[in-house]
Amino acid sequence: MQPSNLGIGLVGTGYAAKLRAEALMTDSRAKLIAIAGGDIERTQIFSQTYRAIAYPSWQDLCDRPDVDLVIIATINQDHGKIAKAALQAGKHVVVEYPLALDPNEAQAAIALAKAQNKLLHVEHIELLGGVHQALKTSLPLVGNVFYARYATVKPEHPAPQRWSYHREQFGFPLVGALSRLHRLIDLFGKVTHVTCQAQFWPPTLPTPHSPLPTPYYTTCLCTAHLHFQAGLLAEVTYGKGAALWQSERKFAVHGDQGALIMDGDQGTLITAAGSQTIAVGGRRGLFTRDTAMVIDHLLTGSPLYITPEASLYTLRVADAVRQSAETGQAIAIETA
Ligand code: NAP
Ligand code: BLA
Repeated sequence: MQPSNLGIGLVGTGYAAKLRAEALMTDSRAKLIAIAGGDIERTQIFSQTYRAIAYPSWQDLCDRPDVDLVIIATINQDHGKIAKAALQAGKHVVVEYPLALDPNEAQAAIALAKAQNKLLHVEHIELLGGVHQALKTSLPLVGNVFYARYATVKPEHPAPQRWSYHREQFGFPLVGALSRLHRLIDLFGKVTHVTCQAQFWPPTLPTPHSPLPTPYYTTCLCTAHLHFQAGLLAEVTYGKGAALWQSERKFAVHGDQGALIMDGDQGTLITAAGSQTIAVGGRRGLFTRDTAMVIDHLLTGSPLYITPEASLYTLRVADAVRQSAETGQAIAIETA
C-alpha cells in the first residue's frame, strides 16, 4: 500500500471522534473521507471542519470502496454491530472500548477479523496514560501485592440525559467503563471470581402508582471485588451522577514491602524508607498516540500495545461483574 492512501471512515462526532479526526488531519499517510454521527445536522457541521463527507448512516460509510479503515467512536450499544458490518465489508476496524457489550458478540468479531485477514484494534488509551505507566514501573518496589483499590467517582449536577446514563446505550457501568477493570487485569493477570453491588437512582422516585419506566438513571454506583489467581483482592468503585458529592480518582496498591498511591495525577510510593513522590505523565494526547500506532501498524507492521483478545478477557470479567450485581452471587471466571 502506498503511503497517504489509507482512507478512513469515522463513526461518531463526539469527544473521542473529534480527537481522532484531529489526529488524522496531522498524519499525511491517512485521509479522513467519510463521517457518520447520530444527528445528521451535527454530522454535517462536524464533517465540514475536516473536509469529509457526512453520511446519515454508518452502513453507507462501510460501503464506500475508498474507505480502508473504519474508526468506531460512537455509543457503546452500537460498537459490535458496526464492527461486524465493517469487517464483512472488508475494512480494517478500530473501535473505542468496549468492542461490544456482549462478550460472545466481541468474540465473533475477533473471529471475523481473522477470517477476513483485517485489523481489529480495540482502543485502551488508559494503558498509555501516565498513571498506568507509573504504576507498572513502580509495582516491583512494593513486593507482593495483597490488595488494590481503584475508585473513580464523578458527581454531575444535574445528571445529563445522555447516552452515558442510559442502561442500553452505555451498557452495564463496568462494561461501558471497561478501562477500570482492564487497568487491574493488565497489572495483576487472571481473575478467579468476582462479586459486585450496583445501585441506580431513577430521575424521580417512582411510587407504586406512578412508576417511571425510563432507560436513563441519574446516578450509578458500582463496587466490585475481583479475586485474582495471583492471590490479591482488588476493589473497584465506579460512580457518576447527581447523588454523588465528591469527585475521586484514586488507585492504591498495597504490598508487603510498601504501597503505591495514585491520587489524580499525583503519585506516592511509601516504603520502610519513607514516602516519596513519583513522576506521573499526563492524560493528554492519548487518542493521537493510539491513532498513530494504528497507522504505523497498518503501513509498516509495527506492533500495537494491546490485542483484542486481552480486551475480550476483560469484557468477560466485566460481564461476570454484571451477572454478580444482578444475581447477588459470586461469579467464577472460566479459565480459557
Ligand atoms: P460523546 O462525546 O458523547 O459522543 C457520542 C457520539 O455518539 C456522538 O457522535 C453522538 O452524536 C452519538 N450518539 C449519541 N447518542 C446516540 C444514539 N442514541 N444513537 C446514535 N448515535 C448517538 O462520547 P465519547 O466520549 O466521544 O465516547 C464515544 C466512544 O468512545 C464510547 O464508546 C466511549 O466509551 C469511548 N471512549 C471515550 C473516551 C473519552 O475520553 N471520551 C475514552 C475512551 C473511550 P449525536 O449527539 O449527534 O447523537
Ligand atoms: C474515558 N471519558 C471516558 C469515557 C467517556 C468519557 C464516555 C469512556 C467510558 C469510561 O471509561 O468512563 C467522557 N470524560 C468524558 C466526558 C468528560 C470527561 C464527557 O472527562 C467531561 C469533561 N476525557 C475528557 C478529558 C480528559 C479525558 C477532558 O473528556 C482528560 C484530558 C480523558 N477519558 C479520558 C481518559 C479515558 C476517558 C484518559 C480513558 C479511561 C481511563 O483513563 O481509564
